[in-house]
Amino acid sequence: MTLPVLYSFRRCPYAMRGRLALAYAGISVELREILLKDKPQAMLDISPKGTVPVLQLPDGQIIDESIDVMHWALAQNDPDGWLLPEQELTAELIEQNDGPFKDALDRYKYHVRFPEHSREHYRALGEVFLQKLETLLEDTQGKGLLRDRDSLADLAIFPFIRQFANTDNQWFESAPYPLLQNWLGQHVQSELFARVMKKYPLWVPGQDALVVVWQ
Ligand SMILES: N[C@@H](CCC(=O)N[C@@H](CS)C(=O)NCC(=O)O)C(=O)O
Repeated sequence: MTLPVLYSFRRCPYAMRGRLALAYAGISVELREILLKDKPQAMLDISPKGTVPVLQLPDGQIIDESIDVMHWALAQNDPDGWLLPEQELTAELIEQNDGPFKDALDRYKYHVRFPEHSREHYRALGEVFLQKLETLLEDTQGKGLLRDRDSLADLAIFPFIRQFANTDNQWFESAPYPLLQNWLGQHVQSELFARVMKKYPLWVPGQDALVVVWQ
């Protein structure tokens, strides 16, 4: 049987959300772990924009936006109902994450490259989104961003909050976001996250396929 091919980079939060959805949906893939500084030509041939994740389906279709990978996976199988009727709300939240929050995260993390403002300034920009998530979690007693359980938004967003937290963990742990800290901890310690964070060797073109069944 031909499997979808997934080009991925283990530490990339966009690739993480794609892998989370694929693993959750039980979709095995041929994994091609790449280096961003040395992208394989086979990947650039099918997706010239050169970002991961890229999913190549057996019928030749290319899905090269992480959210689309998630939607495709959930359309195959969504055992716990991650897809909510509130699709607009979900999309809006993910857009805020991928837009202004990701910008702030990059500036906070790599503040040396953005000397116009201080690290604390960039962190405060990111905190606007942290506060928003904390407020959303208050409505569900911390159980989920949009429902009192996981949904697409939680899984699409937590890899980015993890990165923000890891930029200065001591600060994050003492910041006034108790529900968010707990929510992040649950996701990072989940068995699903452990499954998608396993380390695999880099893909070498021409070598035998590395099949990942996410167990
Ligand atoms: N909008 C894209 C963004 C993906 C993205 O930017 N991934 C980063 C890695 S985390 C990347 O591949 N960057 C290209 C590079 O660094 O050359 C998506 O959601 O899939």
